[in-house]
Amino acid sequence: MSKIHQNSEKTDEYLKRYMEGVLKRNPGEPEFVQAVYEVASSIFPYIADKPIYHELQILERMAEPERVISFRIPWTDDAGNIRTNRGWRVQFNSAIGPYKGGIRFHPSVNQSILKFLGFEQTFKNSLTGLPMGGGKGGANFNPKGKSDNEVMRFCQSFMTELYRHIGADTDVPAGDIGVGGREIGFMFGQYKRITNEFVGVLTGKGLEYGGSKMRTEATGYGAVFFLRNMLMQHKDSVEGKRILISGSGNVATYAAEKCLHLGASPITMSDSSGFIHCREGFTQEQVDWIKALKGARRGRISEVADEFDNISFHEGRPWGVKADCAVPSATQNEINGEEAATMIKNGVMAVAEAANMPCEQDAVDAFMNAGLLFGPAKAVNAGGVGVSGLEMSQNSARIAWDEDHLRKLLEDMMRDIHDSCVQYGETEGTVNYLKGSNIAGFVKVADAMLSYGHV
Ligand code: NDP
Ligand code: 2IT
Repeated sequence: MSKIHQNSEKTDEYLKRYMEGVLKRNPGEPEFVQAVYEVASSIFPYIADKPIYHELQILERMAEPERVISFRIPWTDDAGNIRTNRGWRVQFNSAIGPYKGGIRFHPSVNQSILKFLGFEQTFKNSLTGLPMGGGKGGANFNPKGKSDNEVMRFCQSFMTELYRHIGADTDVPAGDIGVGGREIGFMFGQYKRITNEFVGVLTGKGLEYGGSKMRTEATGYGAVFFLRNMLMQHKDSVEGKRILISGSGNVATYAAEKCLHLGASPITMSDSSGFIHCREGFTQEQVDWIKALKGARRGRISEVADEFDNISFHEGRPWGVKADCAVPSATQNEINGEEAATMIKNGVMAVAEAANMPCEQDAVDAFMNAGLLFGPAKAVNAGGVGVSGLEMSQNSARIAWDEDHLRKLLEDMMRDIHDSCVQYGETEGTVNYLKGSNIAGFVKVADAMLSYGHV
């Protein structure tokens, strides 16, 4: 048996034993275990000849959050009923900077989902090159159908507990699903009121009170920059490509807009009730209409098809529509193995994960085996937290950079992240972005942890 073969068998055995331990320690947390596997399967081969990481149990420590805080959120609805939700902040890893990551309000939120998101965030934040650790928070609160006043009371109650755990140099939350400008405003107002401090403790703030230009656009724009960079690396271009997008929130709408800027055609969008399809691609006017519908009006995606004759509404997910590329931008596990097989059969050549972990493991395997360009979330959607990091810098210096400067910083950051993936993931004339992003994200965090000793 060759030495290389023996080594890879040993690595597989280590990975298997490691994952058995992760599974045992995290019962009932499938999303978290899935996220750890995705990273560990790249890292074990990389550290096979680097015993220091094994000896110092770096991967074991990385898969354990530094702290998980869970708390009660009582609030009163408009009818005067007292309601109770559960909130969390998962402070995952502070090796390279204060915990940083979004807050999600969605009825599906639980500890497993927030641990997967906090774990992923640690590597993503490392990839940005900025000094940010990983964290995530949220609540099992359903904002759908709630009045502005109900959302305000909920956000205030959430912050009344959260404020004691966060801080501009400790932990800096931001938005995620169900948390946008409105919610950040309510939470920042409550933080400021309780602490009597005006500091950059949240990002994604309004421009009037310390927010950064380009933060709203950053995740969607950054994702399409990354897709363009992957195609350019492989002697192709995004121009003229038909793009499947899922979701119709912050990330999806700005991804669609950047597709238009770069000459590509976004042909689908979705929400939890179904998807819309426009054969010739949405126009900017239609994208603006969707932003207003899903933003301020908080409507349903089917209303777009009532408004525009060339757009149709369908139940289910958009992955059966023929296209060249896909930018899933809604939620985790929204593409399964069967849907991935259909996409491959339909000729999809590149998938850029703008949502966090939108592909089930079977789908990832199918894309990788088919040799598609597969951009993993921690690289593709890092522009959002990247500009959040720049918001922190501006807040600390008490300055505000202009839009052109921030657009350039975002574009440069996405290029640098792409280059890091190439550095660690290039093999035989192509790039394994999954491996590249995992290793590039891992190295900095792991080496910082090594410096600290056994903590
Ligand atoms: P929004 O709340 O603005 O939009 C979410 C969109 O996804 C909505 O269209 C929503 O539909 C849909 N959606 C949410 N949950 C589900 C579900 N279970 N099934 C089907 N559709 C669903 O969130 P964002 O755009 O901010 O976030 C989208 C994704 O991008 C998430 O994975 C998030 O973690 C990730 N992300 C966000 C960043 C940011 O800066 N905002 C940064 C990096 C990643 P409906 O209206 O029906 O609920
Ligand atoms: O998943 C993510 O990267 C976010 N929701 C953004 C986090 C942030 O701190 O801007």
